[in-house]
Amino acid sequence: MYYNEKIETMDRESLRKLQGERLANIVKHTYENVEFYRKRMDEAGVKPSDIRSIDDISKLPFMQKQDLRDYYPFGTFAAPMKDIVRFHASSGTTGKPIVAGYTQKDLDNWSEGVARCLTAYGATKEDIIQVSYGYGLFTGGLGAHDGATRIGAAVLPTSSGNTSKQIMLMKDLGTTVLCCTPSYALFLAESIENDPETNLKEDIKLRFGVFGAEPWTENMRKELEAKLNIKAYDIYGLTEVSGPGVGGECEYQDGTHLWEDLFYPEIIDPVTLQPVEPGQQGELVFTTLTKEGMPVIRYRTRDLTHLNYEKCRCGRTMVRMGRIMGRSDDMLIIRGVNVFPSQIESVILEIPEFTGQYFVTVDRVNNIDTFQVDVELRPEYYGDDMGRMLRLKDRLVGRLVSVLGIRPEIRIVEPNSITRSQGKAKHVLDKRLLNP
Ligand code: DLL
Repeated sequence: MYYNEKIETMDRESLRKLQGERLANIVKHTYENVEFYRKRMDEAGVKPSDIRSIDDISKLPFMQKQDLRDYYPFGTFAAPMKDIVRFHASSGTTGKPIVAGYTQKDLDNWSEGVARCLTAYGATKEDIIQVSYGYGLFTGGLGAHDGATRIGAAVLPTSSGNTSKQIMLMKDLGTTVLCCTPSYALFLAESIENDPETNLKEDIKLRFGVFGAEPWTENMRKELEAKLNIKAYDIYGLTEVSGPGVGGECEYQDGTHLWEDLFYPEIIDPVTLQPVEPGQQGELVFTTLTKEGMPVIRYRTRDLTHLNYEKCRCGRTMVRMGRIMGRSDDMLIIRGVNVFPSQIESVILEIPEFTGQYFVTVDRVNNIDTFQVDVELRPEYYGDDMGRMLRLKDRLVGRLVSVLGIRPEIRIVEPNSITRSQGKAKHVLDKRLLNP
């Protein structure tokens, strides 16, 4: 099922023409109205009249998070305040957040993006959609909410947290679709499993989950599908570009379709800033093609992934993005080896005795990096059998060494001792950053 068949299955030649027209418009508009863009384009020696087709995008300069910080709060806005109807903000770890402003048309396009995703997963107006992403400055809650409203489904806006109430409402109202981060979905699944009053098969009517806002792996998908007896779909997005629903999977779960009529993606080598060979992994860059409030042009997301332009079996022509391996900022360099938390997650989930909860601590002692991974055993396996614990530890270390090329110290910790997240999970503490 499509939400907007004409666009989602548009032939690529017509799509490129549409992208070129929209790019020319946005470049002209921002050049004429936003000092930031005018300055950057003048420095790069590009004029709006140089942008005639989508291929001309390579003439334009890149921008990054620091630019949005430098021009905080409104310096990159391209619409007057009378036309801005909503703000969101992404939580910067330090300092000022990134503030995004939306016009009514921006909100309409955003909810259409989410509606396209929900429809691709198979949602209809018959569904009851529980939105357990946080409501507020975070785009997850209201973004998923507006998309669900747009398709006429019944929204249950639980926001994040209060897990026992989430489960009670899920049972009593018969929620069919759950929207939350994959790490919170794992926590909900565990909580349902441990709740003596809830029988998953009899009491829970969930059909599928809409999971995103943080990197997750194929093994996490398998875990969530098995534990919640659902299909687990990916949804991708970021505040700077709009919010959730920049793209989503279809029923084939073979890549995340990006809504290219609204957001133009490129993959570049983060060092040379040149485009990578087709299909190669690199940094994802977006240009918003219709945004009025806070457009971005060649915005470097720091997300590492690859793109596949082959037509999908679902009939959509829109490009498919591979899983986000992580953000370049999340990459740990431990004793000279690059490590992504998602690689660790994937290995832990291969071993059924572990819960899938983990926490990585990196430090530097006597000028040598230390690398510790805490993992939890499922309660039924936790106990006095030291032999089993050692065998499990060895198995995990062996797999991690072969995947990462580096040996971590493993600590098997008590069930439920690793803090569960209600939104985006925090899996890493790099103490080297505290005492550089
Ligand atoms: O996380 C928007 C969102 C909300 C997406 C709900 C999906 C669902 P930000 O807080 O600005 O916005 O964070 C954006 O989160 O650059 C990625 O690094 C990461 N991210 C988002 N979706 C995914 C995903 C929202 N499906 C940042 N897979 C992005 C992996 C994701 N990483």
